[in-house]
Amino acid sequence: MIEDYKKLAELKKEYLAYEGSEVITWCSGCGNYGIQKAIERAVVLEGYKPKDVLFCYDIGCHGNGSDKMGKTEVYTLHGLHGRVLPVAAGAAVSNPNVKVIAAGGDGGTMSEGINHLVHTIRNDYPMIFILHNNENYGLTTGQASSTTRRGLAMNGSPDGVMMEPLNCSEFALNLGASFVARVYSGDVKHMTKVLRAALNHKGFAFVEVMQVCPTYNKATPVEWYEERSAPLKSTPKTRSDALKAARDMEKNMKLGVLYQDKKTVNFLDRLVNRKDVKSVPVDEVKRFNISELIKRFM
Ligand SMILES: Cc1ncc(C[n+]2csc(CCOP(=O)(O)OP(=O)(O)O)c2C)c(N)n1
Repeated sequence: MIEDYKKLAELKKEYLAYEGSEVITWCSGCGNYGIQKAIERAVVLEGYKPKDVLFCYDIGCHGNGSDKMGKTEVYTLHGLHGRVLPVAAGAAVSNPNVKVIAAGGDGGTMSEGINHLVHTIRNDYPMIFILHNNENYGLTTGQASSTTRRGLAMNGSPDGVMMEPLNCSEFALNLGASFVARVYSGDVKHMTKVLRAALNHKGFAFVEVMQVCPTYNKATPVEWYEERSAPLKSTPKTRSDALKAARDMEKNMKLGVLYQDKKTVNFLDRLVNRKDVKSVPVDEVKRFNISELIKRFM
C-alpha cells in the first residue's frame, strides 16, 4: 500500500488532471467523496491517461461526480436517469481502445433501468459499472428505492417500507455476471484495490459500493459498516460460494471481489463477423458519407 502512495505522489500531475474545480454539491459526509477518490486513484495507478477513459454517469447525487472530474482533459457523459448502461455499453463497443467506467445509483439502476442491467450482464460488455448503493433516491431527497431496508421510514413512505430490499450483488451473480464485487464507501484503500481489479477484467465488471448517505439513510451510517462489514480474505472460487458470501446484508457483510471468471469471453470477442477485423467501429463510420441518409430524415 505504501508503494501505491509513493506512486500516486510521483503521478501527482496525472492525478490532478482528473480533479475538477467545480463547487461540489454533495452533503458533508457523503460516501461519494470516497468513491470519487478511489476511482481517480485506481485509473492513475493502472496507468490510464485521461484521453483513454470515458466516465459515464446516470442522473442522481452520484452523477454530480461528472462535474467534479477535470474539465479540460477528462471525457464525461451524463445520461438520462436509469439509462446510463446502454449509453456506456454503446461507447465501450464502438471504441474498445477507451476504457468505459459507468456509474449509477440504486434508484435508477435497480428500478427504472433494471432491464438495462440484466442485458448488460448477459452481453458481458467490456466495461466497469459502479453501483452507488446508498439505499435511497438521494437527489430527489430520500425516497425509498428497491434497496431501502424494510421498515425504514422514508420521504414518501413515512409508515416504513413494506417490501424486502433487493440484494444487488446477489442479483448480478444470479444473472451470471463475470465479475462481481462489493465494497464500502468509507474504505478508499480497499475500494481502490477492487477497482484496479475491475479495470483489469476482460468483461463486464459490476462493483456495488455500499454508500453512506448521512442525510437520508439513517439505517446504515458509518458506524454500522465499521461494526458489521469486513473484507474477504480471498475471492470465493465458485459462483455458489460467491452467492453465499453475498447473502448477508445484516450482520456480517463481506466485502471484496465476490466472484471473477478470468477466462470470460466478452461481447466483442464473441462477435464472429468481426473475428479478424483490426479497426474499431468508431473509425469505420468515418469512412462513410452519411449526409444523404441524414437528408431523408430532415
Ligand atoms: C425517468 C426519470 N424518473 C425520475 C427522475 C427524477 N430523478 C432524478 S434523480 C432521481 C433520484 C436518483 O436516485 P438514485 O438513482 O438512487 O441516485 P442517487 O441520487 O441516490 O445517487 C430521480 C428519481 C428523472 N430525472 N427521470
